[in-house]
Amino acid sequence: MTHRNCAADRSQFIDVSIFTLSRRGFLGAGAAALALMPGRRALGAAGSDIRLVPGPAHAPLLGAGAPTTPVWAYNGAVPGPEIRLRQGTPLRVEVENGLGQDTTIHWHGLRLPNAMDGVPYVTQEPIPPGGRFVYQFTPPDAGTFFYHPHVRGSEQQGRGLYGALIVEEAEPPQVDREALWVIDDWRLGEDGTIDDSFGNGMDMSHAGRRGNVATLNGRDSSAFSVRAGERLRLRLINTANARIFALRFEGHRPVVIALDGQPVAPYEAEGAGIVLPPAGRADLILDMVGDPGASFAVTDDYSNRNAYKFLDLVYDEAPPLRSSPLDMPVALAANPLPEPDLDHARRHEIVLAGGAMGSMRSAILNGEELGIRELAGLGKVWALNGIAAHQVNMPPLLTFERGRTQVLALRNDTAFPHPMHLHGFSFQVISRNGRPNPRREWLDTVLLERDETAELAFVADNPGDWLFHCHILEHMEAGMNAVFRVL
Ligand SMILES: [Cu+2]
Repeated sequence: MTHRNCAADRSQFIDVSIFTLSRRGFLGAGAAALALMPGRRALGAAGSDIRLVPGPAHAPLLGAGAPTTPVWAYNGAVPGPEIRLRQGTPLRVEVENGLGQDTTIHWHGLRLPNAMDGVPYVTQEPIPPGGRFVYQFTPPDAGTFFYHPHVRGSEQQGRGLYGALIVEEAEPPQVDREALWVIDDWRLGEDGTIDDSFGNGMDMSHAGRRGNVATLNGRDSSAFSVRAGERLRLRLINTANARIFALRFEGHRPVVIALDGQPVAPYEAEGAGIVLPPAGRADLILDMVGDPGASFAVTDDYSNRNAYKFLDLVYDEAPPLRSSPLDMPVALAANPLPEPDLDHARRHEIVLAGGAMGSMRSAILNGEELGIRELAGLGKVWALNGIAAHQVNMPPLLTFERGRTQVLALRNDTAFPHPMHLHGFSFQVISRNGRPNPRREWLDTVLLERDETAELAFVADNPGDWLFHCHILEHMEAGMNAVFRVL
């Protein structure tokens, strides 16, 4: 990526394209061996009545033996407590804001009542410091979801506020072990503390805030212990502000069984590996076909130029659990999503524009057309259909008739990829780049590379004001955000 026109930017001293992102990072030998991951986190907040307190904390991001890092965390841990419940079970979460600023919690990917969606000034008033708010809803879909704030997301999520929300199927596929990989990257300064250049113009107008240290479940990613012959269900969640991961499992053939929490017909991941944009999730079945004592790299090569080893799958010396892989079905039962009726759909074109090296010359902000220089001065450099979001009291960009199928035809007219997220709904990806999409996966966050198009279909069955935004959090804050109203 080029860095021209950014000479004055204070983020210049950290050039993530020069730093090799690695567990060893620039902190040298600080990272010690990691404790092995249990299949399920001991921190799990099983049950359905939960209290979450976001506030300052210290996290051992760099592992044992290295200094802890001051972070913001739910209940003192990064990731926050894993919330786990059965499909169809009511969930009640009381939030007490221990931060020195407003916050909310958004339940990413969940279909829920609009008032529980956690968007300040759209679905609720922000929760002030010391304030409380109770979220209550019943997840209709089983799957892998997560929660995070929706106030000053770049900084609040970037400092560590996120956690997994797992809704279990009534009949999950049979595996030997289930593991959760919450993956993130952090931009740390040379002293190991979080670089505080949140919201700088460089990140906002380019690829967002990418870090220089990758973590797995809040620890410097290094090794993941496995046993020969076992079958794993791996739940992956990308909680990074801006980094797109493409994980490739050397010597293994992961089978994708769900994307963004929604089941897919199981398929083997192709050459590109498992691509996870910010907020993306994938459920994998992984048969451990290596020999006892062997080690295999899991590499993130989304950016060929900056590919790095994310971690090693390290086989223990125990004899194989079985001589050949399990021969059991792995397909998940479908969730109760309403099927789009494409013959009677309303179609909406949505153009993504702006950013560095883009062609956008002006956009409407707060009802006023402004040139790109004025917009940049106000920190708004991205737009959807020519409108840069000003975040508070946004009029709806689109209004949908309740119950009717909507088709969103997206076109990325910018020089950067954008993972576009719709609140409150899962949508079916019916075409990509003008060609029908045979897999027709259900997602809540679709990645559009530069110049790409996609058509998304869903039934607008849930009334309220719902956000549609880029999940590169710096892009969202810099204008790539809109409200869709379902009446
Ligand atoms: Cu974006």
